[in-house]
This record gives sequence, C-alpha cells and structure tokens, in this order.
Amino acid sequence: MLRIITQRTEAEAELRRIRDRTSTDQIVHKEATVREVLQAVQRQGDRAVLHYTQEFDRQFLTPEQLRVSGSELDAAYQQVSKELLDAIQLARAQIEAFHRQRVPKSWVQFKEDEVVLGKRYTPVDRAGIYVPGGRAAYPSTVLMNAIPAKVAGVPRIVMVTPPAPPAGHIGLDESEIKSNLSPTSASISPAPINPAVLVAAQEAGISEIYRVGGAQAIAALAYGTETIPKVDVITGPGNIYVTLAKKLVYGTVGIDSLAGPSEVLVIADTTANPVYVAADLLAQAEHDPMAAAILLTTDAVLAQKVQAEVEWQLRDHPRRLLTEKALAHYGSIVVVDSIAEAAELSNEFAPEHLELEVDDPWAMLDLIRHAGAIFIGSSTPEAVGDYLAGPNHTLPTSGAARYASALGVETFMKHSSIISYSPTALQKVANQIDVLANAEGLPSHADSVRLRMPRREGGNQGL
Ligand code: HSO
Ligand code: ZN
Repeated sequence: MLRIITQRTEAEAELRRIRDRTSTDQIVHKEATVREVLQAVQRQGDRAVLHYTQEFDRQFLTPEQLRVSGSELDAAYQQVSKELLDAIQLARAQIEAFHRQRVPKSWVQFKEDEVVLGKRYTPVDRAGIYVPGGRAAYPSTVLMNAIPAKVAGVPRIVMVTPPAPPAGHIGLDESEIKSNLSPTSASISPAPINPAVLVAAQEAGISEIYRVGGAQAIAALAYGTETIPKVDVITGPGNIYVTLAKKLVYGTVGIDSLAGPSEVLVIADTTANPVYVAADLLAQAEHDPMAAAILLTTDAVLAQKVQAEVEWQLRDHPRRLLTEKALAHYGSIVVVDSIAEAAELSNEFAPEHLELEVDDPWAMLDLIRHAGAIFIGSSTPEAVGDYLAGPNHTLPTSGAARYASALGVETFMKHSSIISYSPTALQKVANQIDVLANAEGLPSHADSVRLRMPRREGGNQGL
C-alpha cells in the first residue's frame, strides 16, 4: 500500500532515498563481471560475444545467426496487427516531426576585418542503439532512439537486442536466473526477436539488427567485432549490466546517458481527479520493480482517495506483483502545505517525468526548474509522451534532470568550431598573442603569428 507522509523532514528524507535508489553496493560486484565481459569482447570479438550469449541468454548462436536476417525482418510485418502497425506509424510521424524542429543549425558570423566565426554541426558516422529484451522490449523505445539518429543524418545506424524472452538473462537476480534456467539444448534456429520491435526499427529506417544483448552487446558496439561494427555513439536503456557497460566504455564511444529505473512525480491539488492520479502512478510503477511513483498533494483527502484508488486499480492487474513491489519500495504520497512547497520538493527530486494536475498548471510551471519532461494539465497523462506526442521519452533519471536533458538529435551530432582571420585581423591581435604565448612559455606559438607579419623595411621578419 502507498504510504502517506505529512511531515516535511520525513518527506525530504524519503524522496532522497527514492531518488538515490540505484547507488547501492551491489553495483560493485556487478562491475567486476562487466569489466570481464568488456575485456573478453575487446580481445576475442565474436567468440566472446557468442560465449556470453550462451552463458547469460542461453542461446547457442553461430556467428551468422547474430544478424537478424531479411526474411525475419519481412516476417515481422505478418506478426503484428494492422492497428499496431498504424499506431507505430502515427508515433513515428509525430516523433519525427518534433525532432525535425530541433536539428541544431550550423551558423557563421561575419565580423570586422573579414573575420569569420561559426559552428558547423555534423552527425557521427555510426550509431548503435540498444533495445532491451524481455519485459522491456518496447517498440516505442526503438522509435525514440532511432528517429533522432535518422533526423541527425547518421549514415549507419545499427541496433542490438537480446535474443528470446528474459530466460537466464544477465539482468535478472540470481534467484530469477535459476528459476528461468530450463535445461535448454542448443537451438537450431535462433530465438526470434519481438516482431513489434523489428517492425518499429524498419519503420524508423533501420534494418541492420544484431541478436545480442547485455554487456556483451555494448562491448561489441564499443570495440567492434568481426560481425558487429564499432560505432561512435551508443544510446538506449538497459538493465544494470548494460548501464554499467555504457559507463565503462564512455570515452571510447559517446553515450546518451546512464538510464536508471523510470520515475514519475505527480503534483495535484483539490481539483485533481484521484482516479487519473492513481492510474498515472501505476503507469510508472508497472514498468519495473525499481520504478518510482510519487504524489505531492496539497489535499489530504485526495491523498486518501488516491491511496484507495491505487489498491482498486491493482485488484486484477496482470503485472500486480511487480507493480506492488515498486510501490512498496519506491512509492510515496506526501501531503504538503502549498503548491510552492510541492515545487521545492519536486525541484530537489528532479523527476524524470513531472505531471502538474493542479488548477493553474501553466502558472505553476514558473516554479519548476528541474524535470526531464513536464506534463501539463489533467488531460496529459505521461503515456501520451511515452508513445506519440513527439518529444523523446528517453529522459534523465535519478536526479540527473538537475544537469541533463532528453535524448535528442544533438545526441548524435557534434560541432566543429570554424575560425577564419584575414591578414589585417591577425595583425591587430599579433601583439596580444605574442604576450600570452610568452607568458605560457610557448615560443613557437608566438612565432606562428610573428612569422606571418609583414616584413619591416631593412629589418628582420617580425613584429
Ligand atoms: N515511461 C518509460 C517509457 C515507456 N513507457 C515506454 C512505455 N513504453 C520511460 O520514460
Ligand atoms: Zn512508460
């Protein structure tokens, strides 16, 4: 059951605990495993990829089976309904339209003395998109990662996704792994990939897809193997092993962010509908046993109603166990004195998703400083943004919204500074450069300007 907190100091401590829920010491021993996988793939390429796929995913693949074949890609269209295809296409169009608005533009400035300054944006050559398997194999995540890369103009985009449902996947707890390990024998044909994921990928223009997941997939993308190309940027969410691997390969490649479990914070006043609020909290909690769902409300009666309504909506929820686990550990209802206090607590938490279900949400927006995405008003459940409004659903979690933003077109681009000086312009600053270069003890820096200065009559070349 969702706990109701009314005390400010208790609320602050609880929100801090929830925000920082991923920084546990379990990570240390997992990091050792991930380092081992990274090293092995770097040294042995495909051999190590196949070895870990066998060990963690219980899939016995040949190198040729790593790449999803053209016939499997075609067949995926036969396995999704017309309605699902239509919905994927609508989402694709809206996400693409939104991201097209946000393509960073190269610019130049023409200044005095023919000085030209600017920035020139170019896409990376290759991008790798990680798509989780099992209970988190979402076609929407494929679109949210692939479309910005396409819009950025990345010439080669590859996708990796683990074979088969989560049986024995590296992301599960030890106990879950044991219960999932049926004595599988070597399979002749490789385990299929979720057809909706394959359709979403193709709708977004991606057909180079590899059947590999976990840290071994991140390693393959970071270092390259005989089969899987090395990329420049890796994006996409994953379990703790994937996230640790992304953290460790950062520098060899770029990454989008270190995605933690999803979170929603709803701010509601007396005008909010408890049925909607409860549904929105559950929509986050049902993602993951570590998902966080928080309500801050100025209305103590609403708090009680939402608490009861959550129970009611959970009564025959197909993901009840998982959802209850999330709510028990990382769910909370806080009764606050004012909208201003709610804003303060929310800014401290810096939620991935923030819903404003209050009388005047636009006025409240001014008080909000840190949030990945802000959903305004009672007809804007987070689900509209998760799927098809257009903005990206890959957002900063665990307080990272204090300094980071949604994944976007710029994740797949970088810019080069452009500088052009004329002889006159160079001459005007020659002295100052000379002074700075001498102050730094770098005489060739000084010479590189001095030698370009016009010769004085009768003298040596120089200033
Ligand atoms: N709420 C998730 C995104 C998602 N929801 C995908 C449904 N499918 C993290 O932002
Ligand atoms: Zn969601």
